[in-house]
Amino acid sequence: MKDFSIFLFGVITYLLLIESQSCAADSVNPCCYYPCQNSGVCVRFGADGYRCDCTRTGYYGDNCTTPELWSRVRAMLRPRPAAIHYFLTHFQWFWDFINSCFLRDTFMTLVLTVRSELIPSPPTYNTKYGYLSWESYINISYYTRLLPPVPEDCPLPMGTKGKSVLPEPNVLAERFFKRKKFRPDPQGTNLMFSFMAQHFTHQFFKTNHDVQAGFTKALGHGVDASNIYGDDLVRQHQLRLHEDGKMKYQVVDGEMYPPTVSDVPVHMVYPKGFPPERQLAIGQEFFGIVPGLTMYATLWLREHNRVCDILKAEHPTWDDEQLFQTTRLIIIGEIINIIIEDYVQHLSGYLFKLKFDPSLLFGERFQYSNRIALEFCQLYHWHPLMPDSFLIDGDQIPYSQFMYNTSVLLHYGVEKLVDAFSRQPAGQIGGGQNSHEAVLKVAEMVIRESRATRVQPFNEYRKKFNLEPYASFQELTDDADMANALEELYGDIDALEFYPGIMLEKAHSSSIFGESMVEMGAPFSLKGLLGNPICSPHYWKPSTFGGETGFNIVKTSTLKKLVCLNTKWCPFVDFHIPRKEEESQRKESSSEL
Ligand code: ACD
Repeated sequence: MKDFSIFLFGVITYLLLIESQSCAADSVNPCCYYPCQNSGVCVRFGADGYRCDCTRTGYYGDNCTTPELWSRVRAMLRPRPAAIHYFLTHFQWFWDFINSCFLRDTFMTLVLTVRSELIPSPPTYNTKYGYLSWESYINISYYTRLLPPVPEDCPLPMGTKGKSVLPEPNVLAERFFKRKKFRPDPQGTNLMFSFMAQHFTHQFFKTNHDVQAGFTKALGHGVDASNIYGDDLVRQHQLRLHEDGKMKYQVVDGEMYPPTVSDVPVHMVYPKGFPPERQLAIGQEFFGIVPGLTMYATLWLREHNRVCDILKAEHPTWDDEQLFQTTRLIIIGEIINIIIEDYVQHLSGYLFKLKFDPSLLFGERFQYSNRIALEFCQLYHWHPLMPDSFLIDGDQIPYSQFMYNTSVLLHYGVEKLVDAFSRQPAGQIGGGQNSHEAVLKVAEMVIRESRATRVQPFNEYRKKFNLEPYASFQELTDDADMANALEELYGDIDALEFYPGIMLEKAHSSSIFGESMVEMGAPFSLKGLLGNPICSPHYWKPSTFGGETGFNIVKTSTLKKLVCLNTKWCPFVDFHIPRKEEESQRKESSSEL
């Protein structure tokens, strides 16, 4: 009997051991549940254990859910982002007062610090490393990541929720992104804005498609004007005149344009067999694709050479190199100023007047560095801006005649293009079903990239940016058909992917896009712009820009000056369609309802 008991005990122990081993093998990585809240860091311990590191989150407890006293008070006092947005876009009399007194600086400092604090600096993760590592810090050929990738060993593609197979990207593009009827942006955005967005962002968004996902070709990680001067020294020197700091150019009808590739043999991306004498040589190799980009390239080329003349007049002893380098810093400063005070100002729809003044941050805790994040690159695919065709000087030009057509720029000239692009409405970015067929593939490509890089669910990003996660698809979008179809495809709102989430979210009232785009886009943008070295205390002074003259060029630059100081006549130029046309557009759409 005793022997039998020992045998039975042995069998039971063996079975338990086997069972526990197979459990270990089958157990779900607990970090796949995203258990750590309030930016707590999930670390796996043993087979199925985890701990949340709540250090400096302001919360404690197993999942960093219990607020410390100060966090409790802050959470109680903090207004909801939607309320702040409403406040910033209404009450003109209040903002007229703020904009005209010292409180403008106070507000701007607050905007900059609150937004920048959301971006970790130095950067943290990348697509390979979902934990801190020296490699991910030092290897700048990766985009950084705000949230680590979905762990490889999760049971479902988005963690533990949703379906086992994600919807086909082309199905998502066709059903939710494809334009039914052109929907103009209710904020009055035009094509001048759209091409600026494309021209400006392609200096730091340059995904490297030659290697596995998550890498960038742009090593500057911010505003470095590499779209004008090239990514490396070889290209830069090919594009430079090596005289008075200037860039090479050609003259057509008495006007300055980028040189042709037959004269300056840099690699440009054009369709196979495209003759080099019709390719324009520009810093960014993709900018031959549309005339809106070659137009901006021409404006910045002219501006560079104009500033060189001004510097040369003040510094006749300076050599070509010093004139070039100082002009480049001035150009970078001009870009940042135009982006904050014209571009973001327009995009925000705020009545508060944004201000570019780096000295506002000199008394604050702020790191002068930046690393472009994959999530920022994903969210910035704003192709719904593109119209159905292009109207220039009375000519309706379809995509087939617009793309890779260098002669559009040379035929119409910069003035007519600026005028046309400033008058033509761009599409609304948010809300879905507004991407022209010609750019629909881009949405598919972004979704594929997000899967290859295992981007976490949209709701995890909502939480990361202090927004309430959506409880349902019906809360995400007002369009009931879209909500139901998304629900059917994803199965769970917590499994909705980042890009469809941010693009299909209902727009703020009469706005270009929704809450998440503003709340996630603004921190990446402002940190990136103010984190530029020229904004740091050691750079932000007249001598950096060749003296007061150069410093003033930076401090007073505007979109209008960029155009009108570099053209024979000053066309209508704005990031907003003419107000009169906007009025008639509004009437037209309300009569359709
Ligand atoms: C704020 C300012 C208003 C922000 C409004 C919308 C932000 C949405 C997306 C990003 C917008 C612009 C991007 C501009 C510049 C990018 C610079 C990157 C530099 C590396 O409420 O805070």
